Amino acid sequence: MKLGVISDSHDNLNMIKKAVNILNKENIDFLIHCGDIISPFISTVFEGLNEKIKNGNFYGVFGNNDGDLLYLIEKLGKICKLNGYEAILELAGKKIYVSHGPDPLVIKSLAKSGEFDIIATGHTHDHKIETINNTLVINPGELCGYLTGKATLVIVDLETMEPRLIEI
Ligand SMILES: [Mn+2]
Repeated sequence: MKLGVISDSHDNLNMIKKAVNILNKENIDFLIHCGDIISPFISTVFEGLNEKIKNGNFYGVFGNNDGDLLYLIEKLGKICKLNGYEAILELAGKKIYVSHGPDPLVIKSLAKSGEFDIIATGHTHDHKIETINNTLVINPGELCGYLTGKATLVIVDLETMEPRLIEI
């Protein structure tokens, strides 16, 4: 089973389209968006995702720049389980915590608690993958590529727990 992790797409239509193509080709089983989605109209681009993802396997949280939450839920909510600033998921037997931009000390404490197999975050726009104790902590970086010039996403093999950073 493969998990795609994306964040900070900030309405970059072109990059989101490319990411959707990559994720479809990789035939991922689950997708998490770690926030800063921004405009509700962007749902039309995410609708290009495989049926498998759109039918109950796409999860998201809000980021600090997401403003029109009700309309985001109405539009993107048709294909993405999106209803708050954090989510606790269990996918393929792995327990996952998702939040846009927790304080690094909070991330460390959560990882050290041993409660989660994966912690997925965003916000910094810089990709970072580390293992703290037995928890895989993933920030996939920015899908928009606006701040760093690098549009990135991460795919995790949930059997081996091997993460792969992909630059678009
Ligand atoms: Mn952002």
